[in-house]
Amino acid sequence: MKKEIIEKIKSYSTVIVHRHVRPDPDAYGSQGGLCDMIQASFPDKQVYAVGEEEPSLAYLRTLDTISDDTYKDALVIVCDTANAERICDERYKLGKELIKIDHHPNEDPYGDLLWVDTSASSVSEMIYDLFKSGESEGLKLTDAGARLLFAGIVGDTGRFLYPSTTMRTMEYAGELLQYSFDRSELFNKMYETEEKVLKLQGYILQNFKLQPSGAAAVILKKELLEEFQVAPSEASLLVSTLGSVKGIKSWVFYIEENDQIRVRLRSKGPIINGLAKKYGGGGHPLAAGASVHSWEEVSQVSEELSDICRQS
Ligand SMILES: [Mn+2]
Repeated sequence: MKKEIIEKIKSYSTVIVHRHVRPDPDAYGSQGGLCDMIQASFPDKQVYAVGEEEPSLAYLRTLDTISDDTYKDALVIVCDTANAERICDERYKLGKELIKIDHHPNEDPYGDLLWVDTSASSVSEMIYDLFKSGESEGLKLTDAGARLLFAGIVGDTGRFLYPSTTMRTMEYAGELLQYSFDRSELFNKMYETEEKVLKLQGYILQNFKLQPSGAAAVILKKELLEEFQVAPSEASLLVSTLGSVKGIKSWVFYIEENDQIRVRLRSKGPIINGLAKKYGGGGHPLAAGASVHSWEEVSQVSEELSDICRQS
């Protein structure tokens, strides 16, 4: 599959790379790292990374603005996006061919060519793998590309903490460190937190409710987020906060956002992506999400999460 993807890239003069909405460092890292690799290896090609800018990730890279015409006869590659509806910038449909590169379960197999590796910690790890597979034939990666891939791996593994971290992850991360970039500066940017977000974290730690089942829930209503002046997307970054609570098995954040309530599920053992799926969402076994539209559904999700914890 890697060979096929490299051959496809070689056969196009324009390559446009997309990623998912509400991006994280792996979305930015894999997208940007892939663009870097293609541009460095094939300087004559037109290579673009598109999507809405996420200000909190601007330290990684900026995105390109292109016209619809650019898609004519272009190869489109989508990184780190399990479902077609989560692809940022709908124009991904306008290209001549579409490639999906992802590490989430392949529940929506969109695209003409698919490379899905659920054993990969991150798509950034997969892009480095792609680079390695063609390195002997001339593929290149710059220091800036290596920095992006390293950031993506660090982001998706929670600094090598999550079980998705494998020997291969460590090996690749180690190899990426041979490139020249400022790792301390990168870590500082990745993990700096605004004061208002830390204050909200304080609220969460004061107010979460741990059930005897080992399930815990946090409800962040619109008014509360306004009081703390924290955007729902910023509040989502605090979901891992409860992971170190003694006795906790799984937990859920309900974050009210306009006309919907985002459900963010995390677990230290019980499988919770089935629950997310039941409510129209999805994700990994230990990290998943969905959206609901009423506080009754919120109570239902909490009850079902408690059931799952009791049964495990
Ligand atoms: Mn990812």
